Amino acid sequence: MSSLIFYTNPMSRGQIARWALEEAGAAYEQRIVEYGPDMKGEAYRAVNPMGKVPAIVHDGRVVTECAAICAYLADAFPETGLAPLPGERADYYRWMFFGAGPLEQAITNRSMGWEGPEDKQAMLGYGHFDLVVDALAGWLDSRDYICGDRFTAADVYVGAQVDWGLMFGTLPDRPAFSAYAERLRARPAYIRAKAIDNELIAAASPEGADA
Ligand SMILES: N[C@@H](CCC(=O)N[C@@H](CS)C(=O)NCC(=O)O)C(=O)O
Repeated sequence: MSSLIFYTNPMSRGQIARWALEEAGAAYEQRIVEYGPDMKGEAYRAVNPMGKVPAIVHDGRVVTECAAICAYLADAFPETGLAPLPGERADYYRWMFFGAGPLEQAITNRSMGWEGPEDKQAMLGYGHFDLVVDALAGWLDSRDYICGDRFTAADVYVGAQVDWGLMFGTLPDRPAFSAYAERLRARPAYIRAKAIDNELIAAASPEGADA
C-alpha cells in the first residue's frame, strides 16, 4: 500500500507543499514538526538533514524543497493534470526554477535588507530585485497561468510566492500579480489548504488554546 507522510509546520513554507498535496488530491499523513529542537533533532534530520520543513516521504522516498515537492507530486499523481504537457515543459521548467532561484533569493535578500552591490550584479544569479519582478510580471501580463491558459504545479510554487509577496508586501502590487493571485486564491485546493493551516495556527496560539 502506498504511503505519503507530510512533515510540516503550519507557519512555514509547508503551506506551499500542503497546497500542492491538496491540488494532487493525495491522501497524506501529517506530522507537525515544531521549530527548535524537534526540527533540529536527530529524528527529523534523518528525514531532512537541513532540519527544515516541509518534507514528504512517499513510499519511503524523501522529497524536500518546495519546488521539488510540487514537481514531484505533479508526476506522482498524473491524473490531476498538474504536470506539464510536452508543449508546456519549456515554460514549466523555466519558471519553476526561476521561482526556486532568482525569485526566492531576490525576495528574501531584499526582505532581510540586503541588496547586491551595483558592480556585482553581473555575478548575482538574479541580478537585481527589479529585474526579477519585471521579468515575472512581464510573463504574467499576457497569461492567466505560468504555462498559458492551464493551471499546473508551477503555479502552486510560483503562485505561492506571488501570493505571499503581495500579502506581506515583499513584492510590489503589479496588476499582473494581483490578477494572478486572485485566480489562485479562488481554487478549492488553495482554500482547503489554507483552512487546514489556519486552523492549526489558531489551535497553537495562546488564544486558540484557551478557546
Ligand atoms: N528551500 C526550502 C526552504 C525551507 C525553509 O527554509 N523552511 C523554513 C520554514 S519556512 C524552516 O524550516 N526553518 C526552520 C529552521 O531553519 O530552523 C524549501 O523550499 O522548502
